Amino acid sequence: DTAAYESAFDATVAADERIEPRDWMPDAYRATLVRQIAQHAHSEIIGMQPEANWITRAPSLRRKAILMAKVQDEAGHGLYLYSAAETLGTGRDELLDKLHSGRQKYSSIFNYPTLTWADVGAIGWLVDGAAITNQVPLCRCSYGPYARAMVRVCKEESFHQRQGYESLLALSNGTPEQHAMAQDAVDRWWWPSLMMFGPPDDESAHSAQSMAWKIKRHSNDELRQRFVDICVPQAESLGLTLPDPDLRWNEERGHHDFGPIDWTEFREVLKGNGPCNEQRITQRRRAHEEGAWVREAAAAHAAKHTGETGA
Ligand code: FAQ
Repeated sequence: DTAAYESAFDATVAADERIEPRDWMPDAYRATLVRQIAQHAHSEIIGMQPEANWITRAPSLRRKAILMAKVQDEAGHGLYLYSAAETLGTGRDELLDKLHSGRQKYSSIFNYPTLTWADVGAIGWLVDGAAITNQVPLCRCSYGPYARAMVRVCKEESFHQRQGYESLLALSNGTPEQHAMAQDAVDRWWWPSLMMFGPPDDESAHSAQSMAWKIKRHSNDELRQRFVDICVPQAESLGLTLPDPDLRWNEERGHHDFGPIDWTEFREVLKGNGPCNEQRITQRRRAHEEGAWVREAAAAHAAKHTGETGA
């Protein structure tokens, strides 16, 4: 009976143990996980585009090899996450369909353009840095497959973050033109990175329930603050300035105060009106269509193999 199942579920969550795919779970818990994991998976896949834009133009073979490996890692993250969503009984086709038809979101951050080589460094430092800040607590998410996927994803994102930092440091210490290019990239990526954490807590529709279920461990604003506090000393050692005149240490709070975020811009990007929304989704649909023959070939091969072994 449902009441017994429900109390077993509640007890598992309360004891900080993991819910596994075959366990009973409330429908709304399942739906929330599918929503968040799908959005996360879509972000990893769409997130390949802005940086892939620079693979052919990387300034050295070393930087090109690093960038290719990084972009490939993001594809891998997307695949672990689609697999995690599949354990909840939702097919990959269905999720991709929802992405392509605009019924599921991906992170707002990937709707901004990568205008110069320094953007690759800024994405590694700030976007991967924000992703790690948000995802380290997800390693303790109550749903086992998602939590376990996050462990590996976070290790790889840490490499990405250092890669970006190192690349920006080289530019910052380079010629005046290179320094200016690094500063310009940070000026453009800082505020959108803060928006990655989602709307402010009092406007976050899902936070309270997701925290009660221990899917989320911290609120959007808590993680955003943590990220700002991490970035300030890093910007200093990079020799770059964060584009916020209100940024200052608040002794009383033990945190940095920062200026107001442009939530109108965030809402516009979510509605599809960001600088690159159209381009990103068009390219994603085209990649999916152009990959149809690979999926068909793989399915035909699998069917033949099943026939041979009788498995
Ligand atoms: N963009 O009630 P909340 C990466 C939506 S990292 C777009 O606060 P929730 C690595 C939200 O879905 C980026 N939509 O929602 C990488 C909801 O809409 P819905 C991906 C956003 O779920 C680096 C509505 O607003 N990381 O890809 C955004 O409790 C470099 C209300 O918001 C993850 O997805 C946004 N920024 O909290 C790859 C992490 N924020 O669904 C390549 C996992 C909110 O009702 C290169 N996700 N929305 O239609 C999470 O932790 C959470 O889902 C939050 C949002 C914190 C993003």
